[in-house]
Amino acid sequence: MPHLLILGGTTEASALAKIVYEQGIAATFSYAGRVAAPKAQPLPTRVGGFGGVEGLTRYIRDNGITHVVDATHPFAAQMSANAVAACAATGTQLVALTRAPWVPEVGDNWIHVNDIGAAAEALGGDRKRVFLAIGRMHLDDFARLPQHFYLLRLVDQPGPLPLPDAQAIVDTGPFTVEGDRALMEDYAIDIVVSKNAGGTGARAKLEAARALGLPVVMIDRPDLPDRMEVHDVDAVMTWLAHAGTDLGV
Ligand code: 3Y8
Ligand code: NAP
Repeated sequence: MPHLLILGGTTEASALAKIVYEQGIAATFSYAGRVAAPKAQPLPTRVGGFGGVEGLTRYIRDNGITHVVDATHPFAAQMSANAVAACAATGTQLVALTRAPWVPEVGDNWIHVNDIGAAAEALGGDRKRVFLAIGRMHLDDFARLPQHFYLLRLVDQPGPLPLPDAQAIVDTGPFTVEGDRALMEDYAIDIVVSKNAGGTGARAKLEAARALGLPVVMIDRPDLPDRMEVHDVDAVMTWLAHAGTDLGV
């Protein structure tokens, strides 16, 4: 009996869950449990880590998982690496649903950096007003640059922040260009820091920055192990139909 595991946490994962549910395919949706109230899914949903590669391997075997779709965020590199290892260990079909990286357009002023630490370096020493739109997990990388003002956009209300001069906005999007432009003007932002997430859920701030002529420190994605990748939900459904098991699709 086929059973799909969707590793979620992105706009595309939610879109896939809807189609899978509508087609009556047996599937489980999985969140890391990173935020207080993740988006409700139409599929049975589990929340929390699996316990590394061995935990995911055990989960696949104990739950009769026949196919895994890694639809996690491009910066969720550990989960993606674990999925490759656990699917190899169990002979389970794996595909990644990922979105192409953003590329700069005419009028963009991007400073490309390799990782979050390099993004902090790129801010330089003289005080700036920074829209730090990379979430909550990596704020410590900026604690050594307390001279800047930081506008933070977070999914949940944070506890004490490691940044002395910061304002947190709690919002999970979807974000709009108008909304992000007004936010940046209201806080007199000089520079934006962004992960190269790709997709549509987080790109409004880039268009707002272009409109305001602001530089963007763009953090390139972490390297991921080789695995089959597709870039849209239809391609996942085609893969499911041909991935060695009749899933009734
Ligand atoms: C827990 C659960 C959907 C999915 C929505 C996408 C879009 C909105 C944009 C900005 C950038 C950021 C952040 C962001 C976006 C979507 C997508 C995306 C960026 C949720 C969700 C979970 C998370 C985890 C959370 C991280 C944080 C990152 C905020 C759900 C809402 C900055 C990434 O507080 C924390 O600990 C938050 C942690 C990982 C990055 C970080 O380092 O803090 N996402 N985000 C998932 C889980 O528990 O498994 O889906 O409701 C999902 C979404 N976040 O269906 O509509 O598809 O990317 N999420 C980034 O891209 O830079 C905000 O503010 O401009
Ligand atoms: P990560 O660093 O790659 O993963 C760290 C650990 O979290 C994993 O080893 C795994 O724990 C657990 N985990 C991650 N995603 C999971 C999932 N979908 N289901 C079950 N366990 C999961 O991941 P992350 O960057 O913290 O991202 C966590 C979640 O937020 C993911 O769902 C991701 O799609 C979403 N998200 C992340 C970002 C981002 O910027 N990183 C942005 C938007 C959404 P075990 O080893 O114990 O199994």
